[in-house]
Amino acid sequence: MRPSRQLALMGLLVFSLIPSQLCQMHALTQVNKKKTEEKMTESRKQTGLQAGPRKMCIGVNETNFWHLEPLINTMLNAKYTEGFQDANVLMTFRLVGIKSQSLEQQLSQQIKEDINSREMELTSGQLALDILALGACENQDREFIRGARLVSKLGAKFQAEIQNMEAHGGSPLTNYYQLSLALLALCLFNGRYSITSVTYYFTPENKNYYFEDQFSVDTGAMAVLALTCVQRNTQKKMDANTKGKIRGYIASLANKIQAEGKQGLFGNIFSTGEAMQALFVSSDYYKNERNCRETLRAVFDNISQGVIYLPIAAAQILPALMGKTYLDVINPSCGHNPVKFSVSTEKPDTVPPTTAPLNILVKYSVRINKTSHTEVTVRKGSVFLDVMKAAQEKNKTLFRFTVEETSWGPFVTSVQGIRASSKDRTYWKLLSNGQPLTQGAGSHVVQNGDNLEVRWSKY
Ligand code: B12
Ligand SMILES: *[C@@H]1O[C@H](CO)[C@@H](O)[C@H](O)[C@H]1NC(C)=O
Ligand SMILES: *[C@@H]1O[C@H](CO)[C@@H](O)[C@H](O)[C@H]1NC(C)=O
Ligand SMILES: *[C@@H]1O[C@H](CO)[C@@H](O)[C@H](O)[C@H]1NC(C)=O
Ligand SMILES: *[C@@H]1O[C@H](CO)[C@@H](O)[C@H](O)[C@H]1NC(C)=O
Repeated sequence: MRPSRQLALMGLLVFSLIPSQLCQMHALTQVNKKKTEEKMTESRKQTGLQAGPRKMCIGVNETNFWHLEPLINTMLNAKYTEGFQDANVLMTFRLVGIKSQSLEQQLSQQIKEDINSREMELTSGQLALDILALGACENQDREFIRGARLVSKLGAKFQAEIQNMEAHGGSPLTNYYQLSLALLALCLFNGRYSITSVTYYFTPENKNYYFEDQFSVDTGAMAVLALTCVQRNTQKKMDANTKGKIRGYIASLANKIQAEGKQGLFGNIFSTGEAMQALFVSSDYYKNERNCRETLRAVFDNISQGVIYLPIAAAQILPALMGKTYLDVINPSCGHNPVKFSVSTEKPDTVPPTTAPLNILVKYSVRINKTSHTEVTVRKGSVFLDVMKAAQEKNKTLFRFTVEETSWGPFVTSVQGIRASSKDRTYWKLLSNGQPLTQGAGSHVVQNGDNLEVRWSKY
């Protein structure tokens, strides 16, 4: 599709959601086209939008925008007391132009306080997200980034990850999702990173893109975004050979992401938003209208099932649905087209209490080298964590466990006193009926008769 056509479509968006990139969703008549082109020139003036060469797929228009409202409401109505989800949410608010001054101020304040109080302990990815959020869409927080010299501190954390890989058989301190976030933030905010390290460590064959031989779509997507930024960065001198290599990495990772596509989703619903962003910048996939529609149908379907109720999950999927990528945080037009939204004041449909609180019976086991089994009774609607607690009550020796609060909720850190360690690439994997869960212990709702398991695993 030619750019003029893309832009013409935007004139149709009568509500104030004017995404920066579009792919065609439906045919326009010639008459329409002419009219909308005129309107378009107006809105282009207002928004400073450039007719760039990038083409994206975007599904939201005035008729289907309502699909996104649950996500926006999830983010607006959450209590951000714990401070874990702040950066992801703030970045998305700014990137897609959701204006809520008080919340924006609260989140930005909390992030700054967090940085001031525990800057040394922040992981590379956490600091990177903080910088992306504070620096998103030209605003006063950029002064804080400069004042606290956050970008050069991030450079040091990125360097420490690489040194750890050199010293410990290629394993970073954290993971490649975080290394990619760090590289992305360094690239966008003019930090220092070594191109030689990038070409050495980001080869698509690197084991860190995989967890237990399974390609991690989230990780690959974040790497594609970071590498795309590196490739486009004109300030870095790169020889043709290096440029070609990086182009090759991006293409190969994009292929791996596409290979994980099923019924419109990539990986699962929680990785699909970032996968879409990666495909926007690296492939022609969404230039095909059918692919666009297939993804949107699956995502809207999942949204309507209420699957995306954690603010961080909403924050990670929303930018792509509005045609944005994390690369846009430094775009001059970033956040210029505020979204009009209606916050739902109605209470969400509370499920009518079933006559009596029903109990359900589930099996639970802890598998290390040998397996310890039990059966517990919990309330209907209980989550995996409730089952773990009930089992712990029955036998502390076998079923005691610890969790750590994170942006995705409680992360199981130890069971039977055995602690997961990123150094040894070990973790406690959660399964139900033999299948790994796609949600955490605090989110996954269990059903009567389920066979639940925590399994000592290596990734
Ligand atoms: C790396 C990673 C892991 C690593 C973490 C250890 C490490 N070395 O870093 C490993 C492989 C151990 C892991 C495990 C799991 N993960 Co994971 N993980 C990720 C990934 C790719 C990046 C996380 C990250 O570094 N974020 C950036 C930093 C800055 O944020 P952070 O909050 O400090 O990150 C920490 C937490 O995210 C935590 N963490 C990682 N995964 C999970 C999952 C849950 C449910 C919780 C509560 C915490 C948590 O570990 C991170 C590092 O310390 C994300 C992808 C994404 N989109 O976020 C998936 C992701 C968060 N994981 C997910 C899942 C489902 C799991 C598991 C439940 C899988 C399973 N069946 O067992 C387990 C957790 C089980 C448990 N013990 O509680 C889902 C969560 C979806 C949801 N709605 O809850 C995601 C979004 C992937 C996906 N698309 O499905 N994961
Ligand atoms: C909005 O987009 C959908 C596809 O996602 C399309 O079917 C519909 O016709 C569009 N509506 C308008 C008014 O453009
Ligand atoms: C999410 O979408 C996928 C693909 O369409 C579908 O298979 C899955 O059942 C959906 N999940 C929920 C909970 O709606
Ligand atoms: C499991 O068994 C192996 C070999 O018998 C042993 O080396 C390892 O320490 C055991 N792991 C745990 C967590 O007990
Ligand atoms: C817990 O399990 C262990 C091992 O099976 C057993 O020896 C112990 O008696 C159990 N404790 C309780 C309180 O049931």
